Amino acid sequence: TSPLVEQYTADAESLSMHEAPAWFNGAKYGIFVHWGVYSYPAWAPKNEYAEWYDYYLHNPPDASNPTWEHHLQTYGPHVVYDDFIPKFTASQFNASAWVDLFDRAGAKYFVLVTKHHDGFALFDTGNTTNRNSLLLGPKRDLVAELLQTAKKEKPDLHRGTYYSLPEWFNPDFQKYGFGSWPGGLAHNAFNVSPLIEPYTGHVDIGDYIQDLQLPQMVDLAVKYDTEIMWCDIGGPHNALEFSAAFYNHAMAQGRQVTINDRCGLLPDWDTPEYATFGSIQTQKWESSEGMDPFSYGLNSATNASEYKNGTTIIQTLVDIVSKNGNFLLDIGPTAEGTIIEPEMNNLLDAGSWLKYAGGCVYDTEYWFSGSQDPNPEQDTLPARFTTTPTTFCIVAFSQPVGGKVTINKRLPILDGDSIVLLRPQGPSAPLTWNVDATKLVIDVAESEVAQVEFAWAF
Ligand code: FUL
Repeated sequence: TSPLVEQYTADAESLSMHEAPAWFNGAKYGIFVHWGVYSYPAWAPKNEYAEWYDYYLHNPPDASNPTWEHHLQTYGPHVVYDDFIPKFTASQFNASAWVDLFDRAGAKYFVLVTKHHDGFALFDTGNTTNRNSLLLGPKRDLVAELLQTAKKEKPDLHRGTYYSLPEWFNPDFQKYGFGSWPGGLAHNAFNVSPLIEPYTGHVDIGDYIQDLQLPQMVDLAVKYDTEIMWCDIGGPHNALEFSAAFYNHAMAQGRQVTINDRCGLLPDWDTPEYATFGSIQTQKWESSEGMDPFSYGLNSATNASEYKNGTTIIQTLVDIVSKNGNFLLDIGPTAEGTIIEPEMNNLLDAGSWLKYAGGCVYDTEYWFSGSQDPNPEQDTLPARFTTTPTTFCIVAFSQPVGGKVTINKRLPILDGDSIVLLRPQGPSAPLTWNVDATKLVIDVAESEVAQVEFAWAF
């Protein structure tokens, strides 16, 4: 927050003074949670998002639609998406266990999906709609449970909320005719016409933006005290009013909050999806991706071995951090609210590395050079670089062999500096090394490097 600002006003000039807070840059690693009615059918063909089940059920409207085929075989032709609402029970959901896992995973923040494009909210939507988890399904305020538990039990874990600005099948949203985005499609159950699917819980409110979207977002900011508003999709919005309310509420409490680039306004940071940047970006960014290779929501068609493992998580994180990004890694809990084993185990694996090598990740800055990219012809092993005011980190992505690490770059290492390897049992004794204008060579015994997994942080 700029010290020049005492109060934000709902105009672009005032709001453009806002930028990503230092805590967000320092946090580096967050857990994204896609959890909702779609967690019950939990299915998509490869390359599609399982949280889009309701959409793919209707599109494309022909018999070769794999989601429709799967749906017919599993549930028959008369089950519509909203019939899954009572199946989304959250019966095993334990907010303490979740925040404990996030913490042990080494994450410094989380972002919970509070309402996806299916319009089903996991929080109290007041009089804007009854399509929420307090009145339907679990009959619990899931957002309040998670955010309040985090605040109480893990005060250092930052709390975020994903919020879809549009709702595919909300008749009030459809009045806005939002371009070619799927929101314009009819919600007739495919192939079972004339069955018209209900939009369960819908309330006649008037204007979608002013009477539903804006008040819901302001509630997440003010009543639920979110610190990250992770908007999705953009489209029709009143983000000027929202952002001013969000920033002023936080400022009055002496906190700093942040919004992404999908709210429709000048962003604090960009959000590449299932993608990262190949080079340093001076604008802060955050890459999100499921542990599942193709999906944010749980997909029961994915095999346990396909989830991102410790090596992938750590190397992706370090690569992103070395280019000024954060990594928002997504899990897809079950309809009961459990986190499946491969996701849990792999998160904990990565967390064990961050416990001893996190000093090369959290609260670091990217190094200025463009040389963060892998250069297999030059380097004996691919590596990334991060810095703090007192430390320069080299994180190698393959296990050094032959007792030596050679980095063929001019590195900021000076006489008198000490180089250590970060290991589970604590940093190694100072290693011997040699630097000249073109390279650094570190001597490190194979028995030392064999104690480390995933990535070797010097
Ligand atoms: C996208 C959504 O359509 C996906 O389902 C997912 O939520 C991703 C993070 O954002 O735009």
